[in-house]
Amino acid sequence: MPDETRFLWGAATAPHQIEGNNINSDWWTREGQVPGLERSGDACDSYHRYEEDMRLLADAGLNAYRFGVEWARIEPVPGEFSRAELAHYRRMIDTALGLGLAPVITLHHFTNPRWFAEEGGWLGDRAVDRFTAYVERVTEILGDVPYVATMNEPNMLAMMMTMEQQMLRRQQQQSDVWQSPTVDNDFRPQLPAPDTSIGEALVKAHHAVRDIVRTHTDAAVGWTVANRAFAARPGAQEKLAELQYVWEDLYLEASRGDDFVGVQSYSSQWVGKDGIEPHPQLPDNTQVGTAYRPDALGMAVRHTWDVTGGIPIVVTENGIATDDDTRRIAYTQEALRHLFAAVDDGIDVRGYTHWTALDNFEWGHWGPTFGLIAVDRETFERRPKPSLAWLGDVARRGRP
Ligand code: IFM
Repeated sequence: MPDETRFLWGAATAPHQIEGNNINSDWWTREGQVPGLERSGDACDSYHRYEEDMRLLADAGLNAYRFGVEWARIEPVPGEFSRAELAHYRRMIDTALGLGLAPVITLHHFTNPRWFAEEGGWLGDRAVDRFTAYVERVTEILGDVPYVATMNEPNMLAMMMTMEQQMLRRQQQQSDVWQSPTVDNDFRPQLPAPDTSIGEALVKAHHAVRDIVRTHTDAAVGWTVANRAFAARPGAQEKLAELQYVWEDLYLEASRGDDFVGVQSYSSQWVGKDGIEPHPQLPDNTQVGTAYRPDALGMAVRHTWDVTGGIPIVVTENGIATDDDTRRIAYTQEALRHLFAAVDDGIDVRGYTHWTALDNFEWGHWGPTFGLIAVDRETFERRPKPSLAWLGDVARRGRP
C-alpha cells in the first residue's frame, strides 16, 4: 500500500511514446498506414536507457516515476507471455525503487497488441478475458509497487475509437487525417465526443482487472481520466452537464470504489449552448493548439473530487507543450498553486507526476515538446531543461 504521508513528486511517461520499436502494437501499424502520421521509430530509446532517465529524475530531487508496461511486448501472441519482457519491467521497477522513486505503473496506455486490435479490440467478444489474462500475469511483477493505473485516459481512448469508427464508416481513410488525441483547435476537425457504449466496455474491463490487482498485490488501484475542465457560457449549463457526462463523468463515476483516481489536466474548454467552442488561434496557445490555462488543474481536481465522491487523487499528468522552458516553469508553478489551493480546501491529493519526463512521440507527431528533458533523436543524448531542476526543488520543499 502507498505511504500516505509521502506526497509523490514525479514525472510521467508512456511506453510507446519513449521506448522505441514497439513493433507488435496496433499504433506501430497505424503509423505505417495513416497519412499525416509520423513514425515513433526508435522513439527515445528508453527501452534501453530507462536507468539514465530515472537517475536524472531522482538526482533532480523527485521521488516518483510513473511509467507503463507494454502489453504488446509482454503478450506479442495471444496467450504467449514473454518472461523476458516481464523481467525487463521488473528490472525497471527495481531500478526505480533503488533510486528512491516510487513506481506508479500504468497497465494500458492507448496501445494494444496488434492481434488484440485484429480480434475486435475493446469491442471484441473476448476483450475483457484477454485484458484480464494479461493483467493477471503482470501482477506477478508488481510487488512493492504503491500505485497501479489499469488504463490511461479511457475517455480519450474511447474518443480515438469513436474517431476511427467514423473514419471507417465514411470509407475515406485515405483522405482523413488522424489527429493527435489532444489536439483540438479550429484549424483541424473537432474531436468527436466519445461514444458512451465504448466507454461502458472500458469500464467493464477496468472493474474486472481492478479486482485482480487487489487480489494479487498490495498496490492502490485506479485509472486515470483526462479532464477538459469544461466551463459553461451563460445559459449553457445543460449542455455542459451533457458533455461532462460523455467526456468525463461516466469514467469518474466508474472510479467510485477504486483506491485512487488519476487526474490528467492540461487546459480548459468553453462550452456554449451548441457545444464545445472551438478554441481560437491565439498567440499564447500551446504547441497543440490548446489554451494556456494553468488554472485548469484546480478545476479538474475539484470536479473529480465531486464526481467520484471524494476518493484520493493523484495528479498523474499535467504539463504544457511548449518550446519555451521558462513558460513551462511559469505554467507549472501556477498549476501547482491551484492544486494546493484545492488541497488547502480539504481535497485529498496524494501526488503530482508531471507530463512528461522526456520530449517524446506525441501520438503521430514529434513536434510538440512537453518534456522536462530534451532528447537528441540522433544520439539519444538527454539534456535536462531548467524545469527539471525547478520541479526537483519544489519536490524537496514539498510545496510550490
Ligand atoms: O501524450 C499524451 C499522453 O499520452 C496522454 N495524456 C495527454 C498527453 C499529452 O497530450
